[in-house]
Amino acid sequence: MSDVITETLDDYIKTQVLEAWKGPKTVPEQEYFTSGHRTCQGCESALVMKLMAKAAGPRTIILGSTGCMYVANTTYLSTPWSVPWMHTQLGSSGSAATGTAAGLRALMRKGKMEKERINVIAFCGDGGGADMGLSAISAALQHTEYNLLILMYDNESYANTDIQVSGSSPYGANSTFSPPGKERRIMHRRWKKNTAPMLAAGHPECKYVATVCMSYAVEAMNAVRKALSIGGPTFIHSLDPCPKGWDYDPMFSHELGELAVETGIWPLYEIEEGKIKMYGKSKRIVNGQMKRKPVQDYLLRQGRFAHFIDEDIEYFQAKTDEMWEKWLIPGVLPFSAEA
Ligand SMILES: Cc1ncc(C[n+]2csc(CCOP(=O)(O)OP(=O)(O)O)c2C)c(N)n1
Ligand code: SF4
Ligand SMILES: [Mg+2]
Repeated sequence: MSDVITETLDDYIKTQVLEAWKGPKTVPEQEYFTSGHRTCQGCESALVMKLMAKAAGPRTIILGSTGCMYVANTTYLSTPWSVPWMHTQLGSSGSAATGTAAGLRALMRKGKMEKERINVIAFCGDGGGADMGLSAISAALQHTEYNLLILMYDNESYANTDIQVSGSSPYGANSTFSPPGKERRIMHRRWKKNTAPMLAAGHPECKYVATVCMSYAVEAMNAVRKALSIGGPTFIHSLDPCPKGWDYDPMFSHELGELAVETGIWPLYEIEEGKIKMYGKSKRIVNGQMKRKPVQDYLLRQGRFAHFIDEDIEYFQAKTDEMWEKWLIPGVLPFSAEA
């Protein structure tokens, strides 16, 4: 955990060694994101914050860009964070993470603080990360001399400002910027941006990129622990069901996360040192131990797709099949049965 370093001058650039947890029983009870937040009932992104903080442990600094996980978590004079936390501008998770890691290192080098392995995590939403802050994240992933994790919690819209469409919103979703109308049923016609592999492909020196979903909490926490231990800048992309933006009963958040994975819409994988490795149910699908469920099992559970007719579902299914059959990361990492 939080080793105090005294041996050599270079030790302060080392990471904490956070072993993988073997199962729920080995996960400590201590929380670092506690009561005092005001997210919606069933908000999966709040669970991401809670378990991300748990996985990282006490010697951690967390930076958060604007969005639901900033606004709803830091209402005036109240906060659920019990580790040091700082807000940063909407597109700045990458620069905040690099600046904090660089600042810690400078203070340690100058002897102004004890040499200690401190985790630096910056989180951002899909609007802040996949759209507005992509360049800063890219810059952070090129600075291999700093240890940091950028976690993008993806609720598939600019949720905090009332569910506007983002580059990460799925095809056809109803949002305040893409409401279905009489003349045009599908207003949002772009396919979801493939952020995690795009960042992996473009930053070959980045040692770790992963996709997670908190319906598979131990795996997701272990991804955070690996990202913080491996060294250098790392990136995790989490898919987070959002009852308000996706329009479903909050009690189904966990189940929708599972369905996203089981239908193959959200594949779970790690890209470690350039090699892609599927895990969990996605690995079972690749290995032929499990069949993908039809995408309609996921889509028709959400009000944001309530205007879909058969041809829309067929299109969504065909695009998802294409991803599994032809590519996972186009032109870079061919999708193979070697999971
Ligand atoms: C530069 C800038 N533009 C616009 C806003 C207004 N704004 C605040 S939160 C937000 C939505 C961010 O969406 P996302 O990053 O996906 O996070 P979410 O709200 O979905 O959690 C926007 C547009 C802002 N704070 N800063
Ligand atoms: S709008 Fe969605 S992401 Fe924002 S607090 Fe509510 S459930 Fe969470
Ligand atoms: Mg969002």
